[in-house]
Amino acid sequence: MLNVEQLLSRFDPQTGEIAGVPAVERHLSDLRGCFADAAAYEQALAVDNPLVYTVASVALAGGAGDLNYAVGRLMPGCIGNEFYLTKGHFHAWRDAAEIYLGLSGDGLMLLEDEMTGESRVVPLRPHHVAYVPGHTAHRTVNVGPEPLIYIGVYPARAGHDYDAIARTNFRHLVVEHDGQPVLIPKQGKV
Ligand code: PAN
Ligand code: ZN
Repeated sequence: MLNVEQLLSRFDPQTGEIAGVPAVERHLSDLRGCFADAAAYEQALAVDNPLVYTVASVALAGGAGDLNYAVGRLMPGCIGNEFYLTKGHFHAWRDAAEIYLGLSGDGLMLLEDEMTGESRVVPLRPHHVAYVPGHTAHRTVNVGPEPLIYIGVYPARAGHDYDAIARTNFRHLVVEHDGQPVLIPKQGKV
Protein backbone atom coordinates (compact mmCIF):
# COMPACT_ATOMS: atom_id res chain seq x y z
CA MET A 1 0.00 0.00 0.00
CA LEU A 2 1.10 3.59 -0.55
CA ASN A 3 2.63 5.20 2.51
CA VAL A 4 1.01 8.16 4.28
CA GLU A 5 3.28 10.69 2.51
CA GLN A 6 1.97 9.31 -0.78
CA LEU A 7 -1.65 9.21 0.33
CA LEU A 8 -1.64 12.84 1.42
CA SER A 9 -0.34 16.02 -0.22
CA ARG A 10 -0.22 19.46 1.31
CA PHE A 11 -0.62 22.36 -1.06
CA ASP A 12 -0.77 26.12 -0.68
CA PRO A 13 -3.83 27.58 -2.44
CA GLN A 14 -2.15 30.99 -2.58
CA THR A 15 1.14 29.92 -4.23
CA GLY A 16 0.21 26.68 -6.00
CA GLU A 17 3.07 24.83 -4.29
CA ILE A 18 2.70 21.18 -3.27
CA ALA A 19 5.11 20.39 -0.43
CA GLY A 20 8.05 18.37 -1.74
CA VAL A 21 6.90 18.37 -5.39
CA PRO A 22 9.00 20.30 -7.92
CA ALA A 23 7.03 22.46 -10.35
CA VAL A 24 7.52 22.62 -14.11
CA GLU A 25 7.96 26.24 -15.24
CA ARG A 26 6.62 27.70 -18.46
CA HIS A 27 8.08 31.01 -19.48
CA LEU A 28 6.86 33.28 -22.26
CA SER A 29 9.47 31.77 -24.62
CA ASP A 30 7.83 28.35 -24.15
CA LEU A 31 4.54 29.68 -25.50
CA ARG A 32 5.48 30.55 -29.09
CA GLY A 33 2.40 30.09 -31.29
CA CYS A 34 -0.06 30.20 -28.39
CA PHE A 35 -1.02 33.89 -28.60
CA ALA A 36 -3.01 35.17 -31.56
CA ASP A 37 -1.01 38.40 -31.98
CA ALA A 38 2.41 37.08 -33.06
CA ALA A 39 3.90 40.58 -33.38
CA ALA A 40 2.84 41.50 -29.83
CA TYR A 41 4.33 38.20 -28.63
CA GLU A 42 7.72 38.84 -30.26
CA GLN A 43 7.73 42.42 -29.00
CA ALA A 44 7.03 41.32 -25.41
CA LEU A 45 9.65 38.55 -25.59
CA ALA A 46 12.29 40.99 -26.84
CA VAL A 47 11.84 42.94 -23.60
CA ASP A 48 11.52 40.11 -21.07
CA ASN A 49 10.90 36.39 -20.68
CA PRO A 50 8.60 36.26 -17.64
CA LEU A 51 7.35 33.16 -15.89
CA VAL A 52 3.79 32.61 -17.15
CA TYR A 53 2.80 29.44 -15.27
CA THR A 54 3.96 26.58 -13.12
CA VAL A 55 2.55 23.07 -12.77
CA ALA A 56 3.30 20.73 -9.85
CA SER A 57 2.13 17.20 -10.71
CA VAL A 58 1.58 14.17 -8.50
CA ALA A 59 1.71 10.88 -10.44
CA LEU A 60 2.16 8.02 -8.02
CA ALA A 61 0.61 5.14 -9.91
CA GLY A 62 -0.23 4.47 -13.54
CA GLY A 63 -2.82 1.71 -13.40
CA ALA A 64 -6.12 1.69 -15.29
CA GLY A 65 -8.11 3.00 -12.33
CA ASP A 66 -5.52 5.40 -10.97
CA LEU A 67 -5.70 9.18 -10.83
CA ASN A 68 -3.05 11.87 -11.17
CA TYR A 69 -3.42 15.47 -10.16
CA ALA A 70 -1.62 18.74 -10.65
CA VAL A 71 -1.77 22.19 -9.12
CA GLY A 72 -1.31 25.02 -11.60
CA ARG A 73 -0.39 28.66 -10.99
CA LEU A 74 -1.03 30.98 -13.92
CA MET A 75 0.26 34.54 -13.57
CA PRO A 76 -1.81 37.62 -14.50
CA GLY A 77 -0.90 39.43 -17.70
CA CYS A 78 -1.68 39.98 -21.38
CA ILE A 79 0.03 39.72 -24.76
CA GLY A 80 -1.60 42.45 -26.80
CA ASN A 81 -5.11 42.28 -25.37
CA GLU A 82 -5.11 38.47 -24.97
CA PHE A 83 -4.92 37.18 -21.40
CA TYR A 84 -2.10 34.92 -20.22
CA LEU A 85 -2.93 31.29 -20.89
CA THR A 86 -1.61 27.73 -20.73
CA LYS A 87 -0.54 25.88 -23.87
CA GLY A 88 -3.61 23.67 -23.80
CA HIS A 89 -3.91 20.06 -24.89
CA PHE A 90 -6.10 17.07 -25.65
CA HIS A 91 -5.56 13.99 -23.57
CA ALA A 92 -3.61 11.43 -25.58
CA TRP A 93 -6.24 8.93 -24.46
CA ARG A 94 -9.11 10.96 -25.87
CA ASP A 95 -11.82 9.42 -23.67
CA ALA A 96 -10.11 10.75 -20.53
CA ALA A 97 -12.06 13.51 -18.78
CA GLU A 98 -10.74 15.84 -16.08
CA ILE A 99 -12.09 18.02 -13.28
CA TYR A 100 -10.65 21.40 -12.43
CA LEU A 101 -11.24 23.16 -9.12
CA GLY A 102 -10.45 26.84 -8.72
CA LEU A 103 -8.41 27.56 -5.57
CA SER A 104 -7.70 31.29 -5.85
CA GLY A 105 -7.79 34.04 -8.43
CA ASP A 106 -10.19 34.51 -11.33
CA GLY A 107 -9.93 32.48 -14.50
CA LEU A 108 -11.67 30.69 -17.32
CA MET A 109 -11.33 27.33 -18.99
CA LEU A 110 -11.46 27.45 -22.77
CA LEU A 111 -12.84 24.18 -24.14
CA GLU A 112 -12.96 23.02 -27.77
CA ASP A 113 -14.68 19.86 -28.96
CA GLU A 114 -12.46 17.86 -31.30
CA MET A 115 -15.32 16.52 -33.45
CA THR A 116 -17.46 19.64 -33.87
CA GLY A 117 -14.93 22.42 -33.19
CA GLU A 118 -17.50 24.00 -30.84
CA SER A 119 -16.05 26.20 -28.08
CA ARG A 120 -17.20 26.89 -24.53
CA VAL A 121 -15.82 28.96 -21.68
CA VAL A 122 -16.51 28.08 -18.07
CA PRO A 123 -15.40 29.97 -14.96
CA LEU A 124 -12.40 28.71 -13.00
CA ARG A 125 -12.42 30.28 -9.57
CA PRO A 126 -12.90 29.30 -5.90
CA HIS A 127 -16.10 27.38 -5.14
CA HIS A 128 -16.41 26.24 -8.77
CA VAL A 129 -15.75 22.84 -10.29
CA ALA A 130 -15.21 22.75 -14.06
CA TYR A 131 -15.72 19.47 -15.91
CA VAL A 132 -13.65 18.81 -19.00
CA PRO A 133 -15.19 15.97 -21.03
CA GLY A 134 -13.08 13.60 -23.10
CA HIS A 135 -12.24 14.57 -26.70
CA THR A 136 -12.02 18.20 -25.62
CA ALA A 137 -9.00 20.49 -25.88
CA HIS A 138 -8.62 22.57 -22.73
CA ARG A 139 -6.69 25.70 -21.92
CA THR A 140 -6.65 27.81 -18.76
CA VAL A 141 -6.86 31.61 -18.97
CA ASN A 142 -6.20 34.10 -16.15
CA VAL A 143 -8.64 37.00 -16.50
CA GLY A 144 -7.94 38.58 -13.10
CA PRO A 145 -5.23 40.75 -11.50
CA GLU A 146 -3.88 38.00 -9.19
CA PRO A 147 -2.26 34.63 -9.88
CA LEU A 148 -4.84 31.98 -10.74
CA ILE A 149 -4.36 28.80 -8.71
CA TYR A 150 -6.25 25.62 -9.57
CA ILE A 151 -6.07 21.86 -9.30
CA GLY A 152 -6.78 19.38 -12.09
CA VAL A 153 -7.54 15.69 -11.47
CA TYR A 154 -7.35 13.25 -14.37
CA PRO A 155 -6.90 9.57 -15.14
CA ALA A 156 -3.28 8.46 -14.74
CA ARG A 157 -3.41 7.09 -18.28
CA ALA A 158 -4.75 10.31 -19.84
CA GLY A 159 -1.44 11.50 -21.30
CA HIS A 160 -0.99 14.92 -22.92
CA ASP A 161 -1.26 15.59 -26.65
CA TYR A 162 -0.12 19.15 -27.31
CA ASP A 163 0.46 18.87 -31.06
CA ALA A 164 -3.10 18.26 -32.27
CA ILE A 165 -4.45 21.52 -30.86
CA ALA A 166 -1.22 23.46 -31.50
CA ARG A 167 -1.87 23.09 -35.24
CA THR A 168 -4.85 25.44 -35.01
CA ASN A 169 -4.12 26.90 -31.55
CA PHE A 170 -7.84 26.91 -30.65
CA ARG A 171 -10.53 28.62 -32.73
CA HIS A 172 -11.36 31.19 -30.07
CA LEU A 173 -9.40 33.44 -27.77
CA VAL A 174 -10.15 35.42 -24.62
CA VAL A 175 -9.31 39.11 -24.79
CA GLU A 176 -9.71 42.09 -22.52
CA HIS A 177 -12.28 44.57 -23.81
CA ASP A 178 -13.48 47.56 -21.73
CA GLY A 179 -12.07 45.83 -18.65
CA GLN A 180 -14.00 42.62 -19.27
CA PRO A 181 -12.92 39.23 -20.66
CA VAL A 182 -14.57 38.52 -24.00
CA LEU A 183 -14.48 35.33 -26.08
CA ILE A 184 -13.93 36.07 -29.75
CA PRO A 185 -13.38 33.90 -32.80
CA LYS A 186 -9.88 34.01 -34.31
CA GLN A 187 -9.64 36.86 -36.80
CA GLY A 188 -12.54 38.47 -34.97
CA LYS A 189 -12.53 42.09 -33.89
CA VAL A 190 -13.91 43.65 -30.71
C1 PAN B 1 -3.43 20.37 -16.26
C2 PAN B 1 -2.49 21.11 -17.21
C3 PAN B 1 -1.97 22.44 -16.67
C4 PAN B 1 -0.95 23.11 -17.61
O1 PAN B 1 -2.75 19.82 -15.19
O2 PAN B 1 -1.45 20.25 -17.58
O3 PAN B 1 -3.04 23.32 -16.50
O4 PAN B 1 -1.47 23.24 -18.90
P1 PAN B 1 -0.72 22.59 -20.15
O5 PAN B 1 -0.47 21.14 -19.81
O6 PAN B 1 -1.66 22.74 -21.29
O7 PAN B 1 0.59 23.31 -20.34
C5 PAN B 1 -4.14 19.31 -17.10
O8 PAN B 1 -5.03 19.63 -17.84
N1 PAN B 1 -3.70 18.06 -17.04
O9 PAN B 1 -4.26 17.07 -17.79
ZN1 ZN C 1 -5.69 17.90 -19.11
